[in-house]
Amino acid sequence: MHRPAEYINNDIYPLDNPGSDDLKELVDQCRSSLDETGVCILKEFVQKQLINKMVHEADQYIHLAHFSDDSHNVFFKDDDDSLPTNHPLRIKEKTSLKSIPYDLMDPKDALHQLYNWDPLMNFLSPILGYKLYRMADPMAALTINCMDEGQNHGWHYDESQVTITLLIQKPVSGGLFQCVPNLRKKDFDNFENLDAVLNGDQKDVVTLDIEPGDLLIFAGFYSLHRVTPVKGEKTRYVGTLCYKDEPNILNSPEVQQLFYGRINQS
Ligand SMILES: O=C(O)CCC(=O)C(=O)O
Ligand SMILES: [Fe+2]
Repeated sequence: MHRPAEYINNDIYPLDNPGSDDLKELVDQCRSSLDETGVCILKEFVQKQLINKMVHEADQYIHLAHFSDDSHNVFFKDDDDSLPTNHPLRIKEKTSLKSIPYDLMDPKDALHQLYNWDPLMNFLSPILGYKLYRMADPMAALTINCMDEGQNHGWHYDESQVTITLLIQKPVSGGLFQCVPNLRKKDFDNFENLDAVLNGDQKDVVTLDIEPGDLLIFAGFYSLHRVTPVKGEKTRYVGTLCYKDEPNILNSPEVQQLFYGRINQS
């Protein structure tokens, strides 16, 4: 078995050397990138050999994954029929994917170990600018989102300020991560531009260049984003690592039911 420290491309990302000047410089670069562009991509973060192991692990669990097929607005909020029918919050996006939850993984799994490796959380914390805690949700804390041919994740904002994902397997084509950085501001939802994007305006849409092994730190609360439909036989696998700024955070029973088909509030 490998140790998480050996999973990382240590030459570029000296996470197990806290206090080093190289690590401080890396944290500063990541924080600036996230502040200025809403995105930070750590290319070749996890070594190829370990990514292959993660693919193998995902292949073993996929038959247990819960399939969800949802139609939602960008905030996943209930339809508000007091709004005009053409209001962007009444536009429905489709999302269909399978999710492998944390409680089905084995603590020996590579992704499980990476998530629970303190140097990773300690590295991410100053980039995000607050103390991090692993999410307490037994299913949502760590998931592998799986998308087969035709499946996609429609335009949306995340509930968390920042989302951390690791691309594990890329499909033959499609399955592209696209975003409109900082479309929304703290006190300004910018419905006019949101409406334009939802109606197909590509002007401000950025497609990120992400390969398996790249870690993405993404400000999904302010940046509208989606994953385009997957094409071809190969499943797209993405690990979603959930860290929160408070301890003991769980998803609601409703959200658990939607994404995992069961409720586990323990
Ligand atoms: O699959 C991805 O790359 C992004 C997933 C995402 O946006 C989410 O889980 O909220
Ligand atoms: Fe998202």
